Amino acid sequence: MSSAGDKAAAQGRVILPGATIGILGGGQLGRMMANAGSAMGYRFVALDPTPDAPTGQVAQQIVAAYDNREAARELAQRSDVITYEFENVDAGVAAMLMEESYVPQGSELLYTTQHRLREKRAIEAAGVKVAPYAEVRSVDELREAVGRFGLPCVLKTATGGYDGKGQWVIHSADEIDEAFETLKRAGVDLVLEQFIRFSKELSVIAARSTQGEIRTFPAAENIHVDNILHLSIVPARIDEALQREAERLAARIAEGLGAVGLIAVELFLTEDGELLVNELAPRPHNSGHYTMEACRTSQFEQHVRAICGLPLGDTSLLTPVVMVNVLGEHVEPLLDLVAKPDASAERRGVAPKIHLYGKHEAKHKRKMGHVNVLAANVDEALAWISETNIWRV
Ligand code: AIR
Repeated sequence: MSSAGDKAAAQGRVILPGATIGILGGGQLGRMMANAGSAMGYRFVALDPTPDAPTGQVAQQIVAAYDNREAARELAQRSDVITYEFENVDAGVAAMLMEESYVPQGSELLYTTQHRLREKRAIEAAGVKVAPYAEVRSVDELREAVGRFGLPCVLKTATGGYDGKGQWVIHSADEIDEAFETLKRAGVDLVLEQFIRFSKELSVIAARSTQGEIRTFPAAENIHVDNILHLSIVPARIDEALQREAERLAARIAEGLGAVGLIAVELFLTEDGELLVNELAPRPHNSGHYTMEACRTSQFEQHVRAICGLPLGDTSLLTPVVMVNVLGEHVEPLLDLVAKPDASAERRGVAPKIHLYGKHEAKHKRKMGHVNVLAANVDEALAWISETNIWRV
């Protein structure tokens, strides 16, 4: 590329249906992206080490490790545009793909969101609040920060943690040394966060296209069990002004961070009614699965539109919905349920839409699918979920 201007023009390229979209990663997010994009006429090829991966069942697949440069080069050659469906993309592979292919999302947002401290600083620079935090380089710094925030507080690794891994909730000063020693590994940075007493956890998915257009989806109210998302309830049970405010903050982050494609923004609504960002994910998000049947445009279609430079779709909510995750332990009872007429769904007038990801191993706590329960109101959907007896919590 000869000049910054050329680069900007190339970034705004319009990729029409018929073209091939390459996906780094072949899990459920890639699968649902490929299903949405295939319906529009795009072709998909995914790179994933697991043979017959969820995305490989609905698209072409290159079976190789994520950091295999030769395989990444093949992905580049077979694709007109490249995206990713998880954020721990190897920096070397990202740089190589940027060089050899068209990656409209770039690598900067990945670099930012791969590290909690960088992410928090970027959110603040966009003018949005996060929970009080401190960088922790030594036990002494940890002790000092705990003194400042008070107990409890949460020590987290800056990189590599997910679904509650890489975290320690410190309840008493006696735990400080052990928490530090357990989480501190060579080269891993640590961050201490004040423990937020939230009244709700929310998330908003924003999309920003290569043309700079931004749209947000309706805010979801999320309920986690054992640090794993269990339910997304939409509309969120908060007043409309707060819903709008959460959506506005997500749009501001998408703009401020120069995102392309989807960016998921997880928020806490504090007991004082304040919205604080918890974390970001630069990709489709579990809490956005409800959009598949409940919105005019799904998050997956929106992502394809955004990276291909098409106008973004209308994100209006068509119906109240509750998304419930199907983990390994829920698969068998769910299959029993779907095989029979569902009197409870009939009586309540709810329509449970089943999504299973085609994973071979139904491990305990592994995300195997989800159900979008469409209903006249979220209470009916929640009542159906508890009546099934599948998700006893
Ligand atoms: N994923 C990526 N980041 C967060 C999530 N949930 C999805 C991606 C990835 C898959 O989870 O689609 O490929 C991996 O799932 P598993 O069960 O094989 O670990």
